Amino acid sequence: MAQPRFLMLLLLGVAATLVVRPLLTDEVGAKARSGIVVGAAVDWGLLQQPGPYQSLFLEHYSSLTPENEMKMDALAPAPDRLDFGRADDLVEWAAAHHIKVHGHTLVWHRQLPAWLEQRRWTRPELAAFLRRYVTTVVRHFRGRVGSWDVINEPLAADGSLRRNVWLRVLGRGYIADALRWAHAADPSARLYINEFDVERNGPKRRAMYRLLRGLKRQGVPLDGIGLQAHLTTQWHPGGRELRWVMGRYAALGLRVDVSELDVAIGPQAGELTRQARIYRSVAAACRQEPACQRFATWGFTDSSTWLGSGRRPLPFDAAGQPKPAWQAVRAGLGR
Ligand code: 9MR
Repeated sequence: MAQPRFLMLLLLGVAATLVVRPLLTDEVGAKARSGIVVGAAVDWGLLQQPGPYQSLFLEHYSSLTPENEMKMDALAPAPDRLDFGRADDLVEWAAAHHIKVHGHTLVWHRQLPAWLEQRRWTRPELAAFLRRYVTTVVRHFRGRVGSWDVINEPLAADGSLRRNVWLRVLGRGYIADALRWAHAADPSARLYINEFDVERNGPKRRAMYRLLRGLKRQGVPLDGIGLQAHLTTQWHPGGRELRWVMGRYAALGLRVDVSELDVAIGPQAGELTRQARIYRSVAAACRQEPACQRFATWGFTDSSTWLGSGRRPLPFDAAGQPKPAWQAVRAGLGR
């Protein structure tokens, strides 16, 4: 009598594996897909006015990155004064429309206030300024800005640390220090290092990996890497390469978000199709990598892009119509 019972259990086991496992896998897949937040950098001057730019954004996006309003030149107009006016308006608007805000950016070498660049700093002075700045800004937006690009573009093209004012005066410890100060100011904010040209394999990718690994080993509060992904139809990672690169960073226990994607095109025929293919492969890589939780482009319509509208790098055309790239994003993300 033991044998039929055993057979029955075996059959039940097999059936359970066949039926339940795919269900679970599907559920996990669906969660990963629906969990991806689709965002874009925005021009606050345009976004705040009711009009086609605003409605296009509200229809399709659930996260924004202020293109310029939270950079140091905007927030620190004078040595002894911070100005949160425009950034506060933006954050308030976002909250009213249920849009998440990704803060950009606390420590960078560009868009620094002129007074800061002109001054000759001693190490203790600059350290005190940066500590106060990071602490005050992150605390000011605590609970309203859920994630921050704490460090932006710390690497040079050859993979060495960029010789910006922070490195020159403070030494390489400025990266860990800024992350620690930001974490102390808002322990629930997710903290990122954001960089370009690290989505392809090469010296800069390897250097970024070593930098992130070193920070994690030291226990520095760091949650993720933002892959800017400023691409062109001539210069872009292949799908397999991108998935591999994302997996390497993810293995460090980090989120791996697409933070500033755009794909510039040239005048040749067929460029919009090539562009769409690249958008699709980046979106698909993000969907397949569970650590990728935010898929953000740098702008969303070709009418407003840092590259100038001739390069037509974004998913909507200058009239706000969806391009093949937008269908590709949806397909890549499984929506
Ligand atoms: O889009 C931003 C543009 O309006 C500014 O003039 C420019 C100044 O440096 O910065 C642009 O945004 C950059 C972002 O802050 C960091 N990654 C590269 C982006 C495009 O240059």
